[in-house]
Amino acid sequence: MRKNIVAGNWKMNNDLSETETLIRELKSQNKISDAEVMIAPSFTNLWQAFNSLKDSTIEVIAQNMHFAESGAYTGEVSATMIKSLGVKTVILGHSERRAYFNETDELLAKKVDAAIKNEMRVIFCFGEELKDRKSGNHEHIVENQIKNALFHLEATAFKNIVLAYEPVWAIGTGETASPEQAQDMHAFIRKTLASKYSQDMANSVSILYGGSCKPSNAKEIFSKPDVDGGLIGGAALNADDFFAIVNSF
Ligand code: 3PY
Repeated sequence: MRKNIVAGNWKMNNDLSETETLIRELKSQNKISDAEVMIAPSFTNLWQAFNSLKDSTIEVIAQNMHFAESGAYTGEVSATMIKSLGVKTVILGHSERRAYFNETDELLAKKVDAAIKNEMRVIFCFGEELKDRKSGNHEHIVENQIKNALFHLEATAFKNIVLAYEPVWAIGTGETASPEQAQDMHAFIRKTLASKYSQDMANSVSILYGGSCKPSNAKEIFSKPDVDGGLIGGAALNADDFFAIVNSF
């Protein structure tokens, strides 16, 4: 059975004291759903967050990493560095990384390989732009993003991969895919996995929706059969809103 997951992507928000405050507020929330809960603070706050949440069921995860183990890559952070903190999951391929830091499918394939080699779990993000949706090319774009970055992997590697469909036109815009649009794309993604691997394997992979997911729309989106949770942006910065989403299953 695949897992329901709600992961909060804090992006470049919250300094150390704001991180401590938000974590205190998160710890006082009541989780009534079966969802796995994760938060992704910035690198500078990972250690503090990890230690503050050691005895909780909230997992602390990273927002990005480099593909190399170490070396002359000023400003970058490797899988081994992240793992040495105790952090075991990383978000890769977020549309903001693709758009502002020129991350290509080829680069992301290397990052995915580095994460798998280090036995880390990956939340792999992808999604089409508005022009692709308008031209009806959205399935083709998403299929290629998945094929180019992931289809060199053995089926067994997918036990450590969570997919996150994030239509770019719904990121930070207030626009959300309708529950039907999310379901149609998630079913297409599962079909794409099944055609390369197997239906059993495709059924075992959690596929999250991301893009302006909030307490008012989470329940309806999560009720769709191929939607296994969400990667949450802005609403993850408020403990009440985030847990309202966590409890939307
Ligand atoms: C958003 O919802 O804005 C996100 O980018 C989630 O990752």
